[in-house]
Parts: sequence; structure tokens; C-alpha cells
Amino acid sequence: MRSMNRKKPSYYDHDGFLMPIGFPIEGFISALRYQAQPSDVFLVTYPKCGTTWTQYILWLMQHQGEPLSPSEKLEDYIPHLEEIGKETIEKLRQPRVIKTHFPRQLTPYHPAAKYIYVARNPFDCVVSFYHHTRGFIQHYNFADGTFDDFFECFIRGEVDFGDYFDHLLPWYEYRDEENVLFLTYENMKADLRPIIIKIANFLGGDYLNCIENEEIINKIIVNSSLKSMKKDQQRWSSKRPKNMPPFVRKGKVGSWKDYFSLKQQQRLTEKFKIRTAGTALETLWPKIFKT
Ligand code: PPS
Repeated sequence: MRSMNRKKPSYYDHDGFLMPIGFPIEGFISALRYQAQPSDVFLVTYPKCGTTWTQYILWLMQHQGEPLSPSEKLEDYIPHLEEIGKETIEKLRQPRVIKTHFPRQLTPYHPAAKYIYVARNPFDCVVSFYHHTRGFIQHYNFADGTFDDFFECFIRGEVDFGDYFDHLLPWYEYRDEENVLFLTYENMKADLRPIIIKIANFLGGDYLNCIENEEIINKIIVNSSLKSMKKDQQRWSSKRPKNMPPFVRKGKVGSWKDYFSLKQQQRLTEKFKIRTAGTALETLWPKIFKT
């Protein structure tokens, strides 16, 4: 049977939690011990839900909308916790902005720290995640895997950083906490300006300066646009081989329709309904989940 021969990406399995093989295990273990600081801002996402875009928006907000210079690296300012471990993060000046894909129970917590969570609908997420998993050959050994192969892993939650719903649901539950800002990729795409204002009001301090000036808001919007970020692919991912789709790939809402079979659409919709029953999550993506 075809399903018996499905290709699977390679992962490190840390007591049942899957991580990309390209991430050093020491980084992961040390990341779990990072003590969140009261001034920390965590950018938390399930993979492929708008992390890099939001990371760059935060950077631009800190720098009056001016883009990174060619010698600067986004990850030096907003590092990825479980990729580099706590020691590197601890060397950074406070206040820190830290990226993580950890699920809520593994994310370092401090009641005074702030958490920006970005969610994306699971349909576009799985397509993006598929291309990511194919493209980072040294992380997953899945260059010749098909979308159908990856879909089976995703729907079973057998991918790095775990099941999509195990990630989304606990953060959604805490979306109204004072130190949590819950955003969606789709709302960012629809209109970024109110999101920038939301972020500034949530983070306060110097972030508020940028929303007092229309010109700066416009620069943030232009420099973080899909068009601008597409021009600079090497900056977001220097490890992607040339024969694979670039890191900033489509950057659209709804392009999953080109990949899903009807059966896959029904299966993921069914899983969504089961896992989100009794929550208001369906209202986040009304076009996909018509009741
Ligand atoms: S990662 O590897 O988990 O950090 O990936 P992440 O950055 O979360 O997600 C990558 C997807 O975000 C899209 N992207 C953007 N969309 C809109 N506007 C901008 N500026 C932008 N920058 C990145 C990127 O194209 C990936 O989505 P897909 O659907 O694959 O195109």
C-alpha cells in the first residue's frame, strides 16, 4: 500500500518532542532552562505562521522603520531560543526580543514578560511547512518528499515542534491575558497598520514612538512588505538551495487550494473542528471554516 511507503522527514526525538536534526541538541536542552526576564518579549509561533515577518516588523519598530543594513543579521537581534540556546541569549542586552517555536508549556515564562503569538490557518501553514521541510535539506533529509507524504505527518502531529493544535490552543486560551498579544497572519495581511499600532500599544516604551509618526509607520509597512522581503531572500535564509522555493515563498492567504485534495481538505477540516470544539477559533478563519 502507498501509505506504508510514505517518506518521512528526519527529526531528533527528545522524549517524544520532535526537533529539526539541523538544530544542535545542546541548544534545545539549554533553551529549556532559560529563565525568562521581566523585560523579555517573546515572539512565539508555530513554524511557518509569520515568524520572520513579525520579527522584522519588531526590528523596524525598534529602528524608526529603517531596514537592516547588509552587514546586520536579524537573528543577532531577535535570536531563536531553541536554535542557539540560553547562553547566547543571556549575553544580549536587556530588554530582549526572543523568537521561539516552543509550545506554551515549554516556553520560558515570567508574569511580567510579554508574549506575542502569531497564528496562521493550518491549511496555508502545512503547505508552507512542507516547502520548508523539503528545502532545508540538512535539517530534515526530505528533499524528495511529496506534499501528500508531509500532510500525513502534519495531520498526525508528527512534525517538528509537535502538533499544530497542541501549539495553538493553549495560547488561544490565554489570548486575553494582559501579557499576551494574539495576532493572526491573515489579519496582518489584510491590514498591517492597525497591527503595528496594536503591537506598539502592547509593548509600550520606545515602541510607542514609531506610531506617533506617520512617516515611520509607512516605512515599517513598506520595508516589511512581501515585495521588499522577497527581494532579500538571502537575508532570511542563506541555507536554502537554489533549486528549492525561496524562504519568502508565496506569502499569501489561500494558496493551499493548489495542494490539497478534497479528501485532505475534509480531513484537516474535521481535525480542526474536533480540536477546536467549544472555542471561538473558527471565527478566526471564517472563509475557510464555513459553518
Ligand atoms: S519559520 O521558518 O517558521 O520562521 O517561517 P515563518 O517566518 O514563520 O513563515 C514563513 C512564511 O511567511 C511568509 N512571509 C511573508 N508573508 C507575507 N508578508 C511578508 N513580508 C512575509 N515574509 C515571510 C513566507 O512567504 C512563508 O509563507 P509561504 O506560505 O511559504 O509563502
